[in-house]
Amino acid sequence: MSDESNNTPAIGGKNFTVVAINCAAKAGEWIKTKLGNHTSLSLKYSPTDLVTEVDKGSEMMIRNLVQTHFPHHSFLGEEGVEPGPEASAKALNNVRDAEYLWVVDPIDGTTNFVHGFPFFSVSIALAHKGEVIVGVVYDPMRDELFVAEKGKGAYVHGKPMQVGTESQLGESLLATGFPADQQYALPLNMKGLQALAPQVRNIRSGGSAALHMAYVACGRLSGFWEIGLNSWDLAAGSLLVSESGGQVTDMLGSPYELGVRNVVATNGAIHGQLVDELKKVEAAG
Ligand code: 2AM
Ligand code: CA
Repeated sequence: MSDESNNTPAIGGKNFTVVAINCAAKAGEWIKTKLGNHTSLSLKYSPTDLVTEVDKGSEMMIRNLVQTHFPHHSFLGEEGVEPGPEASAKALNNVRDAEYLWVVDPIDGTTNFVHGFPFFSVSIALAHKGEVIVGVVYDPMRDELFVAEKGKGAYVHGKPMQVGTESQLGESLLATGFPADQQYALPLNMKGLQALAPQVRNIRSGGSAALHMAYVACGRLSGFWEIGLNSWDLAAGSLLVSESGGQVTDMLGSPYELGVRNVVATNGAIHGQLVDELKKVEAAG
């Protein structure tokens, strides 16, 4: 890790990945204690876009910890940004050229958290000049920590991860989501669902994009696609998938970068087939 002056940790001398893991583990443990106990629930962009005091508390916990160690780094967290796609894109544009940028979703899968459906995660990425170099996704319900470092591989429970080997859509287990944006993103995703469901082994929709990406990385899913996501849903997971031997692009097949909102992430072997099918039915945005 680089040791330039504005990157020297204020205290402790911990490296980036250790800090990311520490943040995710602390926030995740706290979130778990709040399951079934949240006291405030508000609607953000639409009646399906939820936020609780636990999302905000988790983000504050992570932000404070990051700033303690790296006071000069930039920080982009979901709860610091106004709801809606335009505000998200603008917030990212304001910071994307920062030398070091932490991209954080304090709870990915808030709807699940609110309903007590045990599939949500904390997603923390660190980007260096726009390129993700550390990605951590933590599932507190299963105590599963997925970690990747650029060029050094990806790990779950300390063991190296590898994507699955399925080479045909017919043997693939895919995941997608049902986006909150019902005008634009949801209808496009439904087109893809309609076209792909008869062609694949099956499709799941767990409700946490970051965990779906982690599941592609460790081979539990063959692929994942979704329209209308934000940088904090995808940044950490994108590195998990690429460092596990998979592929992450936008829906047209261009390589992942922080601004990608319409994503396809796969084991690599089915990537072309999945992108082609989505393009064919004009489900690619
Ligand atoms: P969240 O829980 O952090 O909001 C489910 O389809 C995925 O979409 C989840 O990762 C969820 O993340 C995300 N999501 C929910 N509402 C969204 C919105 N309004 N815009 C973009 N992504 C959203
Ligand atoms: Ca969130």
